[in-house]
Amino acid sequence: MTEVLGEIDIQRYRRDGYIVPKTKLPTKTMTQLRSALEETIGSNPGIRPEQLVSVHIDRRNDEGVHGHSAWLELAKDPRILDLVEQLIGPDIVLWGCQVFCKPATDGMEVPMHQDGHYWPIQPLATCTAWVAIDESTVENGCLRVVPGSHTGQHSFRHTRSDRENLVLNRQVDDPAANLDSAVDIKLEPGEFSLHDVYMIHGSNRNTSGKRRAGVAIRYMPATSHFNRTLYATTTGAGYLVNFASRPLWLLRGTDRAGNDFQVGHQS
Ligand SMILES: O=C(O)CCC(=O)C(=O)O
Repeated sequence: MTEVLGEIDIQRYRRDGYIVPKTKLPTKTMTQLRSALEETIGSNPGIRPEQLVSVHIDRRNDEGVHGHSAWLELAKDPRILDLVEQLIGPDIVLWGCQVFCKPATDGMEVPMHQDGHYWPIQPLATCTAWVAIDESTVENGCLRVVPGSHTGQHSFRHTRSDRENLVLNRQVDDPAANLDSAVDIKLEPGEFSLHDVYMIHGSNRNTSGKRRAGVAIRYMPATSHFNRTLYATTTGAGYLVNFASRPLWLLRGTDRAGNDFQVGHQS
């Protein structure tokens, strides 16, 4: 059954930049996703499991990753979409999906950052659903967010970091960003958070004995344009992404920005 967000939840998303809804995906779904994760990791031996880009594309994609159909199915799950719709409206485009799986003991850090610095979306808008596949705790490097940092759609200064063992090589480096106020989002498997594209977030290394896997699903309102000529391909985040041939799915409603839903889909 659809979870209807109360006015308080919607106001909280607008105020803090994220919410954790009550909905929890069932155990059966999570068991299937865990086995899809094993298969995805197994078919991408040369790639760090924190950097499995576009895993929802069920073939070897143009970003060098072999995807799996389970991720696209998850992205279409009405239990998630119904909530996203209440936050970004009825016209929804799926444009990205990345598994961030931090293995036990040597899971990489995701430095604090804002999404979107290399995303070709005009105007920039996305709601990310971050679904916990494993239990996500402080010990194993759960997602951390800076509440309110999305306010005013401000882009904070980022610099490149050459530190080793980072999932992304750019991080917020701006005295105006209040990184000390970051909070942990602890989730059980099947729970998920929803966050705004401008919110600062990241996660610590996983040195614990427990894996921490999650999948970030990117939805934009179909009032935004996915401009394939802007950053057509980029390694700006530290690994290759190919926006020129990234397929888009109109999951709900009507496209209102002239997006191309043919590119990247095999006939
Ligand atoms: O999974 C993580 O720790 C980071 C996720 C992230 O950076 C994102 O969803 O954009």
